[in-house]
Parts: sequence; C-alpha cells; structure tokens
Amino acid sequence: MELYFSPMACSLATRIALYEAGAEAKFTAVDLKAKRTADGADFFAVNPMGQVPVLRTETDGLITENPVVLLYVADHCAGSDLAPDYGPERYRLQLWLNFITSELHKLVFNPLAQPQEQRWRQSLRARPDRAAVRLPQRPSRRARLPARPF
Ligand SMILES: N[C@@H](CCC(=O)N[C@@H](CS)C(=O)NCC(=O)O)C(=O)O
Repeated sequence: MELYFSPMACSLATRIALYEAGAEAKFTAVDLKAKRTADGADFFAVNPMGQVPVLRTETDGLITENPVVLLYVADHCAGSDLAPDYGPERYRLQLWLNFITSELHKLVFNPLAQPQEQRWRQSLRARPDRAAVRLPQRPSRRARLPARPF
C-alpha cells in the first residue's frame, strides 16, 4: 500500500493506523498548497479533489475519504485488530468515524488552521446547539472509541 499524506493533516490517522497494524506501506508526502508530491508530481493526477488521505492499494485501486481509508486498513492488515468484523461494535465505530469526519473535521479542525479563527470561535459559541458542541453519547475523556479494544 502507498499512503499519500501531509504532515499534521487528517491523513495522520491513517499513518497511525498503518503503524499500529504493522503494515508495510510506502508514505508519500504531499504539499497540499502546491498540490505536488515530494518528487514534484502533480497530485491532482492522483486525486482530482487534491486532498489527503489517498491510499493506493495493490488490488483495489485508489481509496479516498478518511472513514473508508481507515476501515480499509483495518480490514486488509491481517491480525491488526483495529476494527471489529461485524456487529454493533462495528456500527459504533462507523458512527464515530462519520461523526468525526462530518461534524468535527470540517467544522472544528479545519477552521482552526484558518486566519479567521476568531470569527469561527464566536460563531460556534453563538450556536451551542450544534452537533459538534453537543457530542453524542459524551464519552469520558479517556474512553476508547469503540469502548473495547479490537
Ligand atoms: N472528505 C475528505 C476530506 C479530506 C481533507 O479535507 N483533507 C485535507 C487535509 S486534513 C486536505 O487534503 N486539504 C487540502 C484541500 O482541501 O485542498 C476525507 O474525509 O478524507
């Protein structure tokens, strides 16, 4: 597998998953501003969205979108124990992956990197009803998601 990533971007989750799984993988850094890979290649040719993570797989082509990439790594790294195979705990894991990607990633983390951070903070305070503020099922600070390790 080959992971296109950018340091400190959300692709960090997949880097951690690959390390945790002990997977053999190539890591290709992407300059997200220039849309170039470390060797100068056009990253849009890899992902027309110009976003990381992208996982190049041996058998299934290119995989994008964080929740899908993470589940792909979990499912294709033998004995990784990163995700349950089936049942309620797998749905719970998918719940959190989707919540993080849809409610937290774009609403909270991306704006943190923007200069208009102040305005974003004020707008978030003005909307305490927002889903990202009212975390579903409020896990305790040290809780693992899902609750038991796999
Ligand atoms: N929907 C995508 C979003 C990925 C995403 O926003 N990645 C950011 C890095 S955290 C990125 O590549 N940003 C560059 C850009 O959008 O131009 C996913 O969940 O994988």
